[in-house]
Amino acid sequence: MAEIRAEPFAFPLKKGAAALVVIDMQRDFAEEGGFGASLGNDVSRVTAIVPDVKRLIAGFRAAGLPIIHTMECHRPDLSDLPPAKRDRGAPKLRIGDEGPMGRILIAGEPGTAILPELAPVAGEVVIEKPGKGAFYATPLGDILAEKGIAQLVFAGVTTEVCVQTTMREANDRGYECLLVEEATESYFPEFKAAAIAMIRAQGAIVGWTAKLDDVLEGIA
Ligand code: C5J
Repeated sequence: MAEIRAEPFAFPLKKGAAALVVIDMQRDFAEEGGFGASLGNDVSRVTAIVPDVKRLIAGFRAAGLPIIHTMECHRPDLSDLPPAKRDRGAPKLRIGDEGPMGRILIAGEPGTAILPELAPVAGEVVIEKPGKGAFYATPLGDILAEKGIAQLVFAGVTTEVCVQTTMREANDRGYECLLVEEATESYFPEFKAAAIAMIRAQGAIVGWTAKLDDVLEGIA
């Protein structure tokens, strides 16, 4: 068994049972005119991690390990969008509204797509999820079980919302979870720092965190 240098202690990598989960690296969170920007956020924080996410994906592809991409999005008829989610906050554009990149966070719209630099390739799983967590109302659990996956390495945005929610869901389902620090981001640096601290607190209560170079070395 290989080990990845990590916090709060080395991650016990089981290479044949590990997969990468890239959370919501979508235009709607990374580009002007999208959902993230409509909430008043500085989306340049998200675009800044694209090269590191790309290196991580390339490392998993080179190692022949599975990659799962998620997209936060809803059906065009909004039947999977509870009013409690749609009406929260005060964005300029709400989910389902027409924006400069098409309808906000609606499946199939240009703005909902994964950033072209990080686009999935043939054979990689893409999960469309209506919630913050990637297990809720999706086939993710069944797909991972079918592939014999027991460990999940996480990247994507935002650290304290969809990434952390999915890690907590995965942890409760028995997966060992590792978050790659440079490959995740928040619109709020203090929230990213707090989420990382929470995840690895109390002897990895939710999971581990590690530096990108250490993960790439571990999986090579
Ligand atoms: C948010 C996400 N923050 N992908 N979505 O609304 O974290």
